[in-house]
Amino acid sequence: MKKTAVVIIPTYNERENIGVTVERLLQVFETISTWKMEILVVDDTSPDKTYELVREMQKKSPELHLLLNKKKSGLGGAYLVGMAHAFGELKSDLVFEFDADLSHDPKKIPDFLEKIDAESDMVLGSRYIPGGGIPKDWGMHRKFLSIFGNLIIMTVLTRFSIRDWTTGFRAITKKVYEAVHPNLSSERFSGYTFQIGFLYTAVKMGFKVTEVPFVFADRTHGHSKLGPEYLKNTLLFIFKVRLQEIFASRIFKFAVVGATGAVIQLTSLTLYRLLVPEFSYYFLTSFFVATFASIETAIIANFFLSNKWTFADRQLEKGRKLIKFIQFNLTSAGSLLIQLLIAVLGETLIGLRPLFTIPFVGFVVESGLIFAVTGILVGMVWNFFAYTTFIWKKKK
Ligand SMILES: Nc1nc2c(ncn2[C@@H]2O[C@H](COP(=O)(O)OP(=O)(O)OP(=O)(O)O)[C@@H](O)[C@H]2O)c(=O)[nH]1
Ligand SMILES: [Mg+2]
Repeated sequence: MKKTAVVIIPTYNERENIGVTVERLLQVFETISTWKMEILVVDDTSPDKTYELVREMQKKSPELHLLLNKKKSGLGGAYLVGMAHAFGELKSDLVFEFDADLSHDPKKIPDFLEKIDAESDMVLGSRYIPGGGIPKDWGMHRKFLSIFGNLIIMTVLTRFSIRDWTTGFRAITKKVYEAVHPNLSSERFSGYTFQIGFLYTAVKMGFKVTEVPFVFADRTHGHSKLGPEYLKNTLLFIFKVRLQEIFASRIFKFAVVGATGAVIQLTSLTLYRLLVPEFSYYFLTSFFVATFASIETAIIANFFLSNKWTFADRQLEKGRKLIKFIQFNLTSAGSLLIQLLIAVLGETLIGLRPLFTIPFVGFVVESGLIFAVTGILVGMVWNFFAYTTFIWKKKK
């Protein structure tokens, strides 16, 4: 049996465009034999009664469906109900996102299908790969916004394999929809951010996303619904997502636990030394004991926090905790040794002396400070390496 693909067209006041758009799509459908093709218009009860025109066309075209939203739900809202309907009632295997204003070239649809047949999970119509393009007559500022907007998104999200993040011409398989849509909270994805949010989630989940070039055509009728809040919402969204990614990353948690350990060591040292008065006969030995005890306190805290938080996904089994704790102590000793070695090497090879003064602040940077900082950094690299490869090994 042939698989079904539904082209979803969200509309809001597209009376002048919807007729030609549907007609052109139906023409292209005639050339497609391997897929059963249908159209679903999702109209938000447009004041210009776009839906009435669609109902009229439905009389001649049984492959044309209409969903009517009572309220204006934004692009994301319209797509979400459209997809639920297409993959549900219409038993679709694939949906297309398609604009009503003829900006997207329907003749490109077979290229999308070819990619889907070749195992892509999602296909994007891309303006920024060879063969694609934006209208030549766009003003400087619109070209700039579109091109740099995409560059900014790629950079902030650090995902450079996809060139057109904001395109509204897409093919989405059921597999991707089912995995992605439960993660889309309505408040975050109601408007145009839906597009970036959906794509980002799909990419993050590891789906195979490919691109097909197309040249974007300017709308000739009706009005753009793209408002100035789009830019603000997009920027807010990508920075929020990036921050969330950073906070969730192992390196970040490792650094936080490390810093916490340093604070714990210093406070516990102060505490332990209070226990032994300085005039005590045992001062020298107690100083060493206090120092040692504070280091061990920090190590225990660090071990506990790493196991519960940084490596929560690789938590140690009960019976292995003791041996791992001993290994953890050895690792920490290794880190201290590295710091000591760098300090001694620096002192003998370069010597202790002022290196330079920070302008305006007047702070003199001594070589000793550089040795200490280098030692701590190299020690951290060692620790992270040891934690990930020996102590909290990746589970198989
Ligand atoms: N149902 C529904 N459709 C919408 C809504 N907002 C936009 N659309 C439709 O989404 C598609 C894209 O909107 P456009 O205004 O063309 O946005 P754009 O293509 O990014 O901007 P232009 O290049 O200026 O046309 C069109 O088919 C719109 O009618 C909405 O709130 N509800
Ligand atoms: Mg448009």
